Amino acid sequence: MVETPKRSAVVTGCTGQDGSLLVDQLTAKGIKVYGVIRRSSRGLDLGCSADQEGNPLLEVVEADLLDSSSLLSLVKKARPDYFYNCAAQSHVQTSFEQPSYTFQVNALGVINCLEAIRQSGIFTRFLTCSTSEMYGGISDEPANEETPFHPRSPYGVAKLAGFWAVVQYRESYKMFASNSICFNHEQPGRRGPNFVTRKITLAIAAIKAGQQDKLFLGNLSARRDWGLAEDYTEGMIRIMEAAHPDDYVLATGETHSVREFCEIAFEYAGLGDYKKYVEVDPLFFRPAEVHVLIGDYSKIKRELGWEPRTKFVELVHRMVDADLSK
Ligand code: F7E
Repeated sequence: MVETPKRSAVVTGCTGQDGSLLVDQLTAKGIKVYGVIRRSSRGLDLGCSADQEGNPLLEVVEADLLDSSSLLSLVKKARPDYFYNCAAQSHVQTSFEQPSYTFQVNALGVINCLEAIRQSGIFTRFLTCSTSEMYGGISDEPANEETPFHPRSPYGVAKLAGFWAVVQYRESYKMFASNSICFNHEQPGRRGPNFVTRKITLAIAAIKAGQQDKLFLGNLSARRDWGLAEDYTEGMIRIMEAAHPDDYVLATGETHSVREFCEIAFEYAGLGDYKKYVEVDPLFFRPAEVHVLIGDYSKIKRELGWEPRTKFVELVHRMVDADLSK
């Protein structure tokens, strides 16, 4: 006999990188997940996770972050113990082209989730995926929860509004509402193809297969603190299980340039010097660049015992391996 799950979670953005990882990790713990998808004229696409098909603990439901009534109905139906908001317009460069849409989804969308929980009167722990883009890279010191914010993209501005909405609902209504301030995090084989890491590893696979000669990139000097996404979604679960709601930085404490990513990835794939393949195209420069990001994760390590298990070089190797093995 199949046991009825004792706990349940709503996961928005369940077809994306983080949402799909959470579906896998939460259902592996016996938690029933309501995976939220937007209605699409192209039908149901469960996205990046192969494990989700036929997962008896996953129920796919339709709702939209911009339609608060759909979220309220969902919360009333699911009565979830946890609500993970992973849905977002997550591409920073796109946010310069679609600032208004980005703001609606990434800021108003968070408020709509919080309001749905508040109006339902159901005790639900809430977490939204916040971001290091809120810091804007104005200092090369590791950023922690006390570091001032200075967003440099419509994406960062919108995420900052969502961040403060979470803090405000926590303080005003005593809700269990937390932010995971995630630095860049990538899942081998699952990261969206237009983020720089995956763009590089997919190009390497195409070059090796003789389908592509060149890779066009933007700013090679930009530095990021890149970690493994599944480490970060585990961190999110810890934040949700904590005794009190709070905001936590998830990072590795290392920073590396896009150029270093290319050097290591091309060498590891056996293609040698990346300069033979990579060309700079101004198309991929942003109106304002976040030059350097590095995170200080000591608060979550101290309070919740979380640490990243995967550092930069291993991450690059795993991303290359995942795309070469396809
Ligand atoms: O760019 C540079 C680009 O698009 C990383 C999202 O998950 O992390 C991500 O945002 C860096 C930037 O990620 C290309 O200028 C060079 O400096 O992979 P990305 P992102 O903008 O850092 C944060 C934490 C989030 O929250 C976001 O949702 O790489 N770069 N050449 C390029 N970037 C792209 N995409 N494409 C290039 O050709």
